[in-house]
Parts: sequence; structure tokens; C-alpha cells
Amino acid sequence: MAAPQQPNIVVFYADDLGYGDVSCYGAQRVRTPNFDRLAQRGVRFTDAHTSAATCTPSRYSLLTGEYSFRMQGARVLPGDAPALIRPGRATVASLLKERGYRTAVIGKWHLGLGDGKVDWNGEIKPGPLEIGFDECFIIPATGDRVPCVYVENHRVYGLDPKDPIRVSYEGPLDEQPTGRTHPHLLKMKFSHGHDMTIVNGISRIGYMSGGKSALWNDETMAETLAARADAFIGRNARQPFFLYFSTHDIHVPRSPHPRFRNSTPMGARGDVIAQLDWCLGRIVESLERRGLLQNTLLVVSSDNGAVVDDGYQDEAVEKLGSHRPNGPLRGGKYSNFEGGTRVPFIVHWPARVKPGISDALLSQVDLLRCFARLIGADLPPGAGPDSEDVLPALLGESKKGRQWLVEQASVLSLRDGAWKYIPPSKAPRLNTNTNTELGNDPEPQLYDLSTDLGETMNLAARQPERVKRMAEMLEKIRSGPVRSL
Ligand code: NG6
Ligand code: CA
Repeated sequence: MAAPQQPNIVVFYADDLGYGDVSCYGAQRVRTPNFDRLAQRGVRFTDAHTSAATCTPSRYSLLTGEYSFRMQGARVLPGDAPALIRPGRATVASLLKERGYRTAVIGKWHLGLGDGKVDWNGEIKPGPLEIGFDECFIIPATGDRVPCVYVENHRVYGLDPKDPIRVSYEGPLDEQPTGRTHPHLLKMKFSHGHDMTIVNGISRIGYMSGGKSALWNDETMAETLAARADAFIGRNARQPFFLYFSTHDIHVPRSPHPRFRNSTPMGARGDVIAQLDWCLGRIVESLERRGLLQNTLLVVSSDNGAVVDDGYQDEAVEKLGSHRPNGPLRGGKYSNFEGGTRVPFIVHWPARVKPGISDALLSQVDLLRCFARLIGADLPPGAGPDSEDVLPALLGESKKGRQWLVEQASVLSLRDGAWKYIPPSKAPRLNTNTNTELGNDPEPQLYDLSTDLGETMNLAARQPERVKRMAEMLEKIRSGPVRSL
């Protein structure tokens, strides 16, 4: 078994899971016993953040320890985008690999692959294997973007060379039906976007043809990924490993296994939360069965806040009822408000971490430096510029996290303790497709979250000095990394 200072590290990263979506954070219309058990036996954080309110930027920051606004092109990527994190960059994976960890990413990637035009029928690189992962089994982009195939290491998994794959984000490739031209073929209708190539009765973003034998099955995706994780854990039970397990759930399209269909009163969105919880339980059980749970640092979180209608008519809106996906927070995925980046965050490590609840301010950008400290590794020069060593807070040993952090959505907002500053912006106030309050206002906004968690009372006009100070601070951070500790 791994020595205590070299625990296994598992990051269980849910997609679009909001602050109020699991029962240990207040959800009532769906039960999440596996999240709850970990929260009870570990530390449940109330003020932990992704670096951004969408996927690609958050993942970029988690792996590199750099705010994604410093990286050109770090926005929600199409499925044929080139690798955003270039070979040679230090990442959480490369750091741990150098220290003898066996490293894997299983699940959603969405950080680009290859150098430009990817040949999906050949070797697909660079990708995860060129930035520190020993192995990968990934969804290249998102569940709602083509290509709808898994990539195992450098190849599309299950591809028949006689049926090559073509992918385009420019226009239809052949006479294939699309969601737009053949809506009657759809088992789930789109509400906005998502009207291109149809795979498994669901139309997606982008066009693809061929690769029939390699197409994934949406309904068994959670099971497939969990089985891959179980096998990885089994193969590495006798040496330290790092698993970045990144689920498709609860992103759209929400197409749960029949076992979970109608398992909640909330329609597909509730059912995939139940499935996500099952999946987490499966990973925990896989560790437990091998006696590894005790010495595994398990971090459970999400890549951005919640969204209800993200492009499909799946009854998420109609059946939401009293459920509040972002809990008491305003906004959600895509928003400058707290609902954009404040997410569930649980740390579980029985050998070292004592159960509790922590209000420490944390960012996922800090994981790189925390893990480095934990295993006693030095980061290469220039690596993880925005990452802070808040390991004592991460392990629940200190209540002191960061002093400030940046939240990226339409604009960059600044948290300084309980204060939140959102700079003026003429961008739309509402995303009319998803019905999300984006938190944009032509006037500066200032909130005191200690008394106004829901960001309803703009204090900017009353506290111009504080606004000025925070605006200056934000500019300073924008122009280069600044330590908050
Ligand atoms: C948006 C998609 C949305 C989702 C999001 C990325 C449309 C209209 N909307 O562009 O459905 O895929 O991108 O989500 O296409 S994320 O969690 O990967 O950031
Ligand atoms: Ca996401």
C-alpha cells in the first residue's frame, strides 16, 4: 500500500453540478447518499470555486494551476479543437507522474486534441498522454458535441477502419439527416442549438459521419466510465495512482440508464443526478474493496454551476418543482454571480482528514500547488502561476484559505474575503436560452456575501473606495499572477 505521504489521489469531477444539486448541500427532491456519506466523513466546503463558469476554462485551470484568462483560446471548445495544454506543460498529472504515480484521465476531456485538423482514424496526438497522463479513456469534448466516440490513448476506441470517421464544425458532410432537417427522428428534441448530426436519436453540436461501430451509447456511458476506473484502480492497487475521473453527468444530453429513468420526480435532470451519485459510489466501492479508501485523497467537485435548460427539451424545466440547482446562490453556469463558480466540493481522506465543514475560500486552481506540497515535490519554474498552497485548508486543518480569487464568466469578478466585485459590463443581463441571470450591469456591482449571499443588494454606490480598491486589484491580477497569501 502507498505510504501515507503518497496517498492515491482521485479527483471526481462532475459536469454542471450546481451548489444545491446534492442532498448534503440541501437538495431534497433527489437523494445523493454517496455524496452525503463522503461529506459526513470528510470535509464539506461551502465556499470553494471553479476558476470559471464554463467547462474548458475550469479544467484548464485545475490541471495547470493557471487562470484560464491568461491563456488565449481557453473558452468552450468545439470537438475538433487543437490541444490547449501543449506538450511539456507542467500539470497535476505530470507532477504526480514524475513522483512515481500512475496517472489516468477517464471521462470528459474538452481541452482539445491534436495540432489542428485531427485525423480521427489515425493517431490522435498530442493529448492527455503528452501532458503527464499514462493512459486515457476520454470523451474528446462534451456529450453534446461530435465526435460521439471514446478515445483510448491515441486512438478512437472500437473503430472499424473500413468505416472512417469524418468530423466538421463548418457544415454537413453528406446527405445525412440532422436534427434540423429530420426532427421526427429524434427521441429527445433540442430547445436551442444542438440541431446537427443525430447520434442515438439525439442531435448534437457539429457534424460527423462514419465510425458506426465506435459510437458511444449515452445510456451506458456512466457505467462504461466507472468500469474503466475500477479496472485502472485494480491494476494499480499496489502503487500510488492519480485518477482524474471526469463524468459526462449531469451535462446535456441527459440520457440516463433505464435503471435511473424516473428514479426521481425531476425528470431527466434529477435522474442523472441519481446516476452521478451511483457512479461516485461505484468509485468509492472500487477503492474500498481493495482496502485503498483509507489512504486515498478523494476530491469531489464540479466544473461550473448548474443550468436547467442547456439545449434539450428533457423536462428539466417543467419538473424542477421546488428544487434549487444553485441552492441559495444567484446565477448559475455562464454567470458572474456566485452560482457560476461556487460548487460542491468535498475532500475525503480517512487516514488524514477529520470530518467537518469548512468556509475557507478555495479555488480549484490551487490543487496543483496543494498536491505538490503534499507529496513534497517542487514545481518547475513558471508552473502553476495562479495556484496557491492552501493545503492545510484543503485538508480541513485550517480555516484559512485564500484571501481573494478570480471568478471568470462574461467578465472577471473578484472575491476578497466575503466581498464580491463585478466590473461594469454592457453584455446581456440574461441568457435568454438558458434563462440564466448573467450578472452583467453597466454599473459596477459590489456585494457583501456575509450578509447577502444571494447578491441582491448592490453596495457599489455606497462604498466607492472599496470598489476602487477591488477594481485596481483585479487589474493587477489581470496583468500578472499575484499571491493572495
Ligand atoms: C454551449 C452549449 C451548451 C453546452 C456548453 C458547454 C449551445 C446552444 N449551447 O455552447 O449546451 O454544451 O456550450 O458546456 O450549443 S460546458 O459545460 O462544456 O462548458
Ligand atoms: Ca460543465
